[in-house]
Amino acid sequence: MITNTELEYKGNLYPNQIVQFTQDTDKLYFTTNNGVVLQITILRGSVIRFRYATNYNFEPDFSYAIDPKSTIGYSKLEVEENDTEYIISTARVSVLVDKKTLRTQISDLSGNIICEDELGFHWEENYEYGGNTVKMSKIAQAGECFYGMGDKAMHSNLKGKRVENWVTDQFAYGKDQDPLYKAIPFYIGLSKGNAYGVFFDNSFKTSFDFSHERRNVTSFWADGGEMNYYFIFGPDMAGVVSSYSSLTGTPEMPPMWALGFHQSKWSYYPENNVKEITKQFRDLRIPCDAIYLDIDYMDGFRCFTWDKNHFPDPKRMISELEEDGFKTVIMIDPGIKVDRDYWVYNEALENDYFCKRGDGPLMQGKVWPGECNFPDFTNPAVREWWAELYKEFMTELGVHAVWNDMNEPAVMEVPTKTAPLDTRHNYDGHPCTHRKAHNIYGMQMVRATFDGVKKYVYPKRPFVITRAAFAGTQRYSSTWTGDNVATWEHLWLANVQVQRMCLSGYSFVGSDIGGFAEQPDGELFARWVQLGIFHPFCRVHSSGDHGDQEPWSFGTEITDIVRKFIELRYQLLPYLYTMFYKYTKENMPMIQALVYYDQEDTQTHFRTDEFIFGEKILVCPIQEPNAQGRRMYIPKGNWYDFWTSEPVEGGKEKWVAAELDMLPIFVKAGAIIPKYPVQQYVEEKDIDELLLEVYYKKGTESSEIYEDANNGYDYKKGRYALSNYKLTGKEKSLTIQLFKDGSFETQYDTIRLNFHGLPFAIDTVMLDNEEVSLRNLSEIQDNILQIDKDFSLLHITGKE
Ligand code: NBV
Repeated sequence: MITNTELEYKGNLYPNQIVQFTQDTDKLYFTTNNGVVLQITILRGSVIRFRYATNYNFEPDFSYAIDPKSTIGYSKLEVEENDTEYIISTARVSVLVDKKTLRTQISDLSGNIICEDELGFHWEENYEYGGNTVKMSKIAQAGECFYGMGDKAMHSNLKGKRVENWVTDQFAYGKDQDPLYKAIPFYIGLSKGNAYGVFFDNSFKTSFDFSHERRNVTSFWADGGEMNYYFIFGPDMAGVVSSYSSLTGTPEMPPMWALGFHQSKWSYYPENNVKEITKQFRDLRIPCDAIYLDIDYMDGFRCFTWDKNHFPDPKRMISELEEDGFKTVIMIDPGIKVDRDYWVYNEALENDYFCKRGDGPLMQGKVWPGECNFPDFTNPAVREWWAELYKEFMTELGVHAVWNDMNEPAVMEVPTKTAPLDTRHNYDGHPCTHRKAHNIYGMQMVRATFDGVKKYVYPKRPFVITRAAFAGTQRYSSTWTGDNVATWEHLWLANVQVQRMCLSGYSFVGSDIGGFAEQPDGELFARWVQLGIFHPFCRVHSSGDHGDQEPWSFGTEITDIVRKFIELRYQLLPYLYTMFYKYTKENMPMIQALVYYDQEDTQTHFRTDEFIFGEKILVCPIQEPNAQGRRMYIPKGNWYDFWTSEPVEGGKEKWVAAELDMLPIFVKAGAIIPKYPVQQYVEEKDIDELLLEVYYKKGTESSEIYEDANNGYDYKKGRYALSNYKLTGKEKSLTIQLFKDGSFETQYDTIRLNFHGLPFAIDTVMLDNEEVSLRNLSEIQDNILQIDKDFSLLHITGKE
């Protein structure tokens, strides 16, 4: 048994008794006899920050992860003390701080313990680098489950695992391989129906142990920096994810085309190859909004240059592609070729923008162009310079969007695959080595890219993609899960990784559909497209050296299936756009893991396959070859089969048929799902009518639809249309009330309602309290009703 009075145990140091307590508005300070200071900050009733200093000394308070726009505010803060502890009460939780050990225990207002220190804060001094290895251990409750943590390629419930956060270029990673491309030190604990979150805001290499080493203990530690974490109380997972998202931020609305289908390969070149591909999409009538140019468009892999042999006139090409409805997305890497005849290199050198090693030489490493130096994106002046480099690309040439790769940063031919640890960084005025800056390097690169793209595509909206990310990167960029492999296991991984990212505040994510490395067969490709069209970022990408991976590369049967599902994505664009709106506005993840959807149902705690797309559509990918269907769990509640409109009762497992051209999809009863007509690309057509698929429910259900100009910033001035449809179903009637907000005028004047599951034949229709003669309703057959979009109350009754 360890007692903190021993102060040192197995090389670890522990705080001892509290000798001083002070309060400064929302900050409470507890100082121990041996110089540990615990600073507790109340951000909200349910969000509390814990920060520990040793030797009485806090570091300057600086974080790349926390969104400067994040809002805080609490209503209650009381501190009491008794002989053994301090008791801090907020409107949502109470925190005990033990006077002898500085250990904390957090409970809800009914006295349920939510999160409790085991050894609590302890540390090891680091003689080599200075500072401490900072550690925290907490009691894991019996049956506690753990979720979140970014892109970990593991079972969604992390119980029993130990993971590490150190952003790494992990080509062709395997299941359970760790670490990968992202560092998101945020987990959600779920125990006895209560969910809480812990965000460890420390950019050094961090590790988390979820009952792996010791059954009853969850611990986390970092190679340096401070023990600095945010505790977030739910008790609903939705509340936890929302508070985490509000702390670390959400993106702005992307242009709608960014939610279309995208095609990529390493690499499409020369120009006529690009044109052949885009022409095929149009000839075969497979919708597509963007084409990607990987590194080979550059001149000798020099960023911000073009290979003029392969792309003699990029401006003309990009504008011709645009006329055909294609946006051009280009890749930019961080490594700048060492070349005194290259202007980008010279500018960086002259201005001292490259990272340097501990003793002064430039940090040098090999990437595609050969030897490279690396801009220090943690220096604000470097970010400004980098942002300006996009000016010509975006304004002169008309490039639409940018894809940042290799920004871990990835370095070739060295065992660590990245920059040496003594590499120095500015860290926005808090100079440090790569040990501290590594995990945020890619984030700061894409932040600079985002700033430049945003500035120069104005008045359009920016779209940016990154491979490396730290917590908070979602404010700047979409992302993908890196270099996966064309195997069935990777299809499974793509599904869990995307769900996990969404739980970790990072919704704008997808996988390389079909697999990056190796070649999928047609069946795997089709099944992957079926999953991929339900991911917020939807792009086929492949390494290109194993054969073609376009929708038509696997014969006509597969082409037809792939077209059918891409068309479905285009029909669902208004639904997807609304999901994005809810993500940005309400911090709601775009994809909900089943445990998020219904944490009270213990069946959901270990499920990985099924997920909720948005709030109302249940999807379950087929993840095996030769399947005619699969068993899946339908969450509690009432659902409809998307294809047949058959009602299905949830709360049980079910075998669902799904031949190769089908996928198990269910819609929540009461949902109103908006659809656009199929388009070959966003804004190909004027939308002259909005289709609403209305799924009857006995009871009430609300559905929202968000629309705006699909691009630009007018929506920020109120020019959006937010329609809230409240459906109330009774035995012999159905009512829909419509509440509207915003001043955007949609192109269409009418909506077409398509009713599913009505338990009665329509007898009368009242629109805003006036009876509509059924004879005037030419469309009433087949339960379809066409009405003016601006109604307030629709009341339908059935025949008695
Ligand atoms: O730029 C080439 C590739 C790119 O296609 C891929 O998407 C990235 O993840 N890139 C990695 C570098 C080479 C990987 C072997």
